[in-house]
Amino acid sequence: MNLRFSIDEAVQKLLPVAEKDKIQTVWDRHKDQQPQCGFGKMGICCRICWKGPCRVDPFGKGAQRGICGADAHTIVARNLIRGIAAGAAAHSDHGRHIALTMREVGKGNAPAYTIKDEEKLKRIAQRLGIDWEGKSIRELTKEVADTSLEDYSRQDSKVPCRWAELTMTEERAAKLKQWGVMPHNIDATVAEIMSRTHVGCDADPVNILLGGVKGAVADYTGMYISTELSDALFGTPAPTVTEANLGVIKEDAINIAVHGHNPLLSEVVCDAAAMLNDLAKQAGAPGGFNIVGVCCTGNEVMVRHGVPLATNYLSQEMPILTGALEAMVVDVQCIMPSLGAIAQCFHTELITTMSTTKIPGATHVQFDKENAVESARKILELAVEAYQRRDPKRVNIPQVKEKAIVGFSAEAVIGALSQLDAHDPLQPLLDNIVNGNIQGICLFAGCNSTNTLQDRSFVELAKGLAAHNVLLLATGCGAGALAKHGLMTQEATLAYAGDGLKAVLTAIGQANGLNGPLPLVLHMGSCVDNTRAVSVAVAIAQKLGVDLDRLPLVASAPEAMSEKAVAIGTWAVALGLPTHLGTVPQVLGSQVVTEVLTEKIKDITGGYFIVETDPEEAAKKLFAVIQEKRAGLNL
Ligand code: MSK
Repeated sequence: MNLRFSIDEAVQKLLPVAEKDKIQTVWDRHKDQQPQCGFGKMGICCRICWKGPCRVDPFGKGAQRGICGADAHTIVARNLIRGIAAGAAAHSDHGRHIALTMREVGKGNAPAYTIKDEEKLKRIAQRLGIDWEGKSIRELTKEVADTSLEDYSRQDSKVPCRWAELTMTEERAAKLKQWGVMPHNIDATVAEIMSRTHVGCDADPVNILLGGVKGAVADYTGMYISTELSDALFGTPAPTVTEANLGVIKEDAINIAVHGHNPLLSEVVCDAAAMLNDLAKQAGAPGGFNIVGVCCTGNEVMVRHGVPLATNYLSQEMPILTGALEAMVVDVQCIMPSLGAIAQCFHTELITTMSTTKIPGATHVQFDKENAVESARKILELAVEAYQRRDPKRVNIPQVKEKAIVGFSAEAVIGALSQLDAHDPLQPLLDNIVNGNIQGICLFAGCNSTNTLQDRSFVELAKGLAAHNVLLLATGCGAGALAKHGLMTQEATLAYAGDGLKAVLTAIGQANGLNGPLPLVLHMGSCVDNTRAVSVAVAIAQKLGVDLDRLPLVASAPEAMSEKAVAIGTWAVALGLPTHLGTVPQVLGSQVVTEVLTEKIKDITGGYFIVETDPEEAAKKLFAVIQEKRAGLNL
């Protein structure tokens, strides 16, 4: 029965526990919401002013305009780009936190942090045009942070955000400027969207959408800052072997899940848990502290330190249902408010840490960069106390987990390739794209949604494309799905990759002493780390001397759900990537908006959205696009 909700075996094992204990899960609440509002689904409900809400009749019989006169196209476009603004705000606020922390590191005011990857810091400085010769690491740290923060504060609208302009092909940056969608200031761009969509402002749907594209490029800028500065602070991911799914929770340990997005706290929690492990043992847990990840904070610590991933977005309630989770520590984004109520049904402490993300039923331990270590220690102490309340009769840990080889930053990918050609690492990749061993590249990104069967589309699409020799990259909860289902293993490569792809992954794996191939899907990190895939793509494009839209490169978000996913998908399209959505976007109430996003924008950016809910069909469509791109390059 539970197969209707998720293909994850661990979830299927725990849902009956929830049912027996009368604990509502995300799937129960989804059912309670049926039928969902058709106007909302189509994007034609406007709640922007208090004359409303207004809605447009999609069948053409009732009202065709809101009280102010806005038609369906204006309403849909406004709703869509407000979502992009929220996504950009979330990602770039994450980037701002990292940059501000880095600035304090540079000033010597954040003793919990250091620069763990000095070489990366220098590479960032070089990219930003900062001369690093003769400067101390502290000086350089501050300068890199200050320069990055200028992308949030610049007032000269003629000067583009550095992190946008300098990370894409010159041709693409020039095009974005020409279309008027290159942001000069992330915050100003988010504000501009809110302002232009205020009642009585921009009513032209195409002009509104262009504002949204600019917002999406601002989102990209904030994401790039988040990823790159986090690498300098916490280390650049390198391949590591770990595990994924609820079986990583240990009965004999004090289990702490880190959940959300921002690694600033989780990094310190991991360090503190290792340092204070005796605290757990003294409390009677022979396994010590066991840190596990959920969602993208989970991905951050997974790709950097091999911390196992307990689960991804949609099943975030499940770790608590195991009855063996002492604490769930959350930072920001994608945290279900339901966790507070569910934690109260068990001994679990739900711990919020950010002043902007508090949840009824949670204990709040304020986290600031200045008190990071004390906060981490307090969290461990709360987990120890919770452990004393654990009821062994309610412990029910599904013994379901898969091995996962993760940690494929752009540097790690180039590093692995350099074992084949030290002087020109990209050449073997290009040779294999040219000779067809690798037909193209697909980046899996995005969330889970109750509108689909959890994880199914990721798994089926990945297998379908791998069989056609498409190289697979993944981030975010998509990566979580693929890790949980065993597709980040060498065994998966041997089982599912087409002959060409298998040969290439085996050659790289052997050259790197792996005694076998690279995993079938390369885990690049959390959702902000989609920029890692862009940096590989940009390197390929630059080497070939073409722009990104000419490459046999596609993106797929089979369970897109969050406003951040809307922003990411839109910048992917702006960069020239055909981008698949496996859930139906809330835009169908406007033919103009739908046509722009799925067809007309192709003539401008080269990218466009492909909406296909059937994973088998989606695999066919994406492969056809890859073939079209190959033909365009005479391959
Ligand atoms: S956590 S935005 S559900 S990827 Fe990044 Fe997952 Fe999507 Fe949240």
